[in-house]
This record gives sequence, structure tokens and C-alpha cells, in this order.
Amino acid sequence: MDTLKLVEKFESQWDENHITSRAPGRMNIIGEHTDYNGGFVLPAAIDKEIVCILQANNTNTINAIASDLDEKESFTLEQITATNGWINYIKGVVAELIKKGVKVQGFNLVFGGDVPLGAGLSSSAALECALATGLNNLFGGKLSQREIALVGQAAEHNYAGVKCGIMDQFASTFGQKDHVIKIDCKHQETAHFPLNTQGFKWVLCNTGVSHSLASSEYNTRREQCEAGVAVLQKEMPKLEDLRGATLAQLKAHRSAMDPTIYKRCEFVINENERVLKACKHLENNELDALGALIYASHDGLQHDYEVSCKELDFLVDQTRDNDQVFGARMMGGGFGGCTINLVRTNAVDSFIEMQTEAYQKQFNRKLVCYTVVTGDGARVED
Ligand code: GAF
Repeated sequence: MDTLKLVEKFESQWDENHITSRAPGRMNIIGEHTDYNGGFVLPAAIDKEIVCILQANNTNTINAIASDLDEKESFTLEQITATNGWINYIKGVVAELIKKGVKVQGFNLVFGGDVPLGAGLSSSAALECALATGLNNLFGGKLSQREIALVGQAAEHNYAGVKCGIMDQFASTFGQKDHVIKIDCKHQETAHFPLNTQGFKWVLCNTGVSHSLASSEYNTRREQCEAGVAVLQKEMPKLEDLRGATLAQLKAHRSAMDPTIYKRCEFVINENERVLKACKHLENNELDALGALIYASHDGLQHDYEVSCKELDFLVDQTRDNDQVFGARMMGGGFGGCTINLVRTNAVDSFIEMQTEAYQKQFNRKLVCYTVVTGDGARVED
């Protein structure tokens, strides 16, 4: 991501005394809607980032410019209340940093980047983590990477109103080039695996749709999982989350559970199992077996968790009989955004061409595809 334009914009408003912080978007190989259930996920930071140019301004006012939208907004430290739009993320990060004891004062900010918005690649987590990392540095905070990630998550909960898990902010903070991260979300532990991409590439296909029910349905899914846990807890009082339940235990409670709640919980328990298996297949470069798990994840998300949409299903279905594609599924919260595809290296161009043509024909809409590689996590530039 070229920061020069952002620096120029910053210096046209203020002066050359500034710092730069950056944080990446993420892809997720497998493990969807498991993070807020205490489960496992397998994301990686990607080579697309949000960059913040920052300077303390010795006032109590925050002046922020969203460079890509060419919009400017200001607020004071005394008046941090949730509103709408991108400024909410800035407000959320500032408020949550203050709660954690970072002595944030007024500052000037220009931010921008190449993480596509609304594509399910966590542009909001990238902004939160880039900003929190930058402000922690600018105002002498002592927060760890983990605390930075949790500040981002809290901003999402309390300002954007999405009760998300920790996957996106952890991936954006702990990302490492050439590695995927297995996150144990219950214990907030990360394990980095070297990613050997011999013979394949990750291709993301952006539907270009982001259905408006995404955040309300997301919060509903979380509540449904909690309702399932509440049923199980009647006989398993020590159970904290779905991570602690087996499929057999869930099945034993089927008659006591609303069928929709049962389906949601069954998906989560199966998806957790898939993540653990996927780690082994990825390590051993067993691409067919990994691909089968990726398809199974999509099927569960489509039919049991019901967070897919016709555009995502179409793109996945297009790949099912294509022996150049090992696996494909919707990625992220759902209701739009991208599919992730595990594609043979020498077939990437023809795959993109085929998907683009088919999508245009079916929906009269342009499909944008990205062949992504892994990148590093949030940091302040020297
Ligand atoms: C969104 C959320 F922000 C994540 O926490 C995660 O739950 C994901 O949806 C679904 O796996 O990206």
C-alpha cells in the first residue's frame, strides 16, 4: 500500500511531524462463526492494509480525514458518543483506549488503504488495529498486541454495534507474512503455521454485495448459539460455550431444543472439528482433503447456519466440478463479501476469467477477484 498520497494529503492540512501505523485485512481459511463460541479459527493477515498518518495536536479535538472517501470529521474528547459511518470506528478506538488507561489527547489523522470496503476482508478491524497501534505509540501507551486487538473488538461491540468475536482483530494484529494463525478463541492463544503454498494460490472472489441484514443477523446467530448453550447447561451446568460440547451431547438434547437453534449449534461444533483437521491437512499439503473441508464449511454455512446468499452460493457452485479448484466457500460473517478459493497455481487466470464471465451473465454484475498472499500484522513504521 502506497502511503505517499496519504502523507501528501496529511501535510497539505497539517505539517510533516507525524507517525505512520498500518494494519492488514484478513482472509479466513476455515472456522467461521466459531470465534464467539470459544472455538478455533484459521485466518491469515493479507497483503492489503489500512494506513494511518497521525500527529498529536495539543488540543482536545480529534480531526480525521477518510482519504478514500474524501470526507473529514471532528469530535472532542468530551463528546464521544456512537453515531454512524466510519467516524464511529475512530470514536470507538479512542474511547476504548482511554478505558484501558492510554492517555489519548487530541490528534490529527488521515487514513486510507487498499482493503476493499464491505468485502468481508475486515477493513474495519484493519482500521481499528492500525489506529489503536498508532495511538498507543503516539501517547505512550503500554498496551500489548493482545490488548490492542481487544480494543478493536470492543470498539466494534460498543460503537459499531456488532457483537463480533476476536478473529478479525487478532488476525490483523498477530498476522505474519508466510504464516496462517490458528487461534484458540476461548483462551485467546495464537499459533503460527508456515504456509507452504506450493502448487496453489488463494483467490478471493468479491460478490460486490453486502446485504443490509448482515449485522443484525450476525448478532442473532450469536444469541441463538447462547440459547443452545443455555439448554445444554440444564444438564451440564459447568458448560461455558459450544467449544465445551460434543456432537453426541448436542444430539442427546435435540428434543429439548428448537430445531433452528439445534442446526446452528451443530454447525458450530462441526466447524470446530473441521478447523482442527484442516490444520493437519494444510501442514501436510493435502490439498484435496483440505478442499473437501472447505466445501463442507460452505455447505454448513449455507444450509445450517444460513448466513450465505445467492451470489456466494452461485460462485461456490461454479467451482464444484472444476478439478483446478480444491475447495471454495463463503468467507467471514456472510450475506455478501467474498468467497475464498483454493486454486491450482497454473489455473488461476482461467479460473478468474471463468468466474467473472459466469457471474456477469448470472447477475449482470462485475466480479472483482484478488489473488492474495499473506502479510504482516499491525505495526508502527520506523
Ligand atoms: C465477522 C466477525 F467480525 C468475526 O468475529 C467472525 O465471527 C466472522 O464474522 C465469522 O466467522 O468477520
